[in-house]
Amino acid sequence: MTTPPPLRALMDELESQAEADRDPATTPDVGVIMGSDSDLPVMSGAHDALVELGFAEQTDYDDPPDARFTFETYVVSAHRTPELMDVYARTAEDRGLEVVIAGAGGKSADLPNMTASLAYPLPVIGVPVQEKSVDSVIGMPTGAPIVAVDAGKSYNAALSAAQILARSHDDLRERLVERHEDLKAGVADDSRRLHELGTPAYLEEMDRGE
Ligand code: AIR
Repeated sequence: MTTPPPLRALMDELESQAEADRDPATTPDVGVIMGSDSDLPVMSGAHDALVELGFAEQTDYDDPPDARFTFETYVVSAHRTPELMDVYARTAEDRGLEVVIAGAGGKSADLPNMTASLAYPLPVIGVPVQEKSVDSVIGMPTGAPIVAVDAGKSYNAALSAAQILARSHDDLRERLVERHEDLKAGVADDSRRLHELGTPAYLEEMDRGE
């Protein structure tokens, strides 16, 4: 079977980036991949969390964003384009990625687990896009590790990716700590407001989208 030119071009681009020997400060730190663009509404949670933490999305390898931490996003199908999955995973470390977030849906959600095996020892965080994808994402044999989040929790996958990077980047560690403190303050605000308004008024406020 021949490789269609657009697929060949994408694979060649990844291979050439792996050989480019770029300054690590200019290459993406986190790779976000998904089995289909139909996964994007779920996988965009990873984008949201990364942007909240100050990451920028890198869309042009020759023109990296100013932000210190960056991520890239691709569609890579384990079953429709296994050759792209292979090249993506095998070049990931040489292209400067520190961690990959991989999401797939359906019952054959094999992109996360196969990417984890091919990219090893690079850590891969699997996101089952649907509940029915959980078993196929996490069901790895002994010696073939994957880290995974619950169905749909791409936002948490991004936080986990940032935690991995934060072990060697203090400023990122600080951002994670600040974010956690904001989260705690938010729960405290909710708690006080629920207590002070009482249940019916609080529910009305929620219905109004406040
Ligand atoms: N998928 C894509 N290639 C291999 C798999 N398992 C998954 C996608 C998506 C689902 O199949 O991750 O969640 C359905 O894809 P589509 O493109 O038909 O919407």
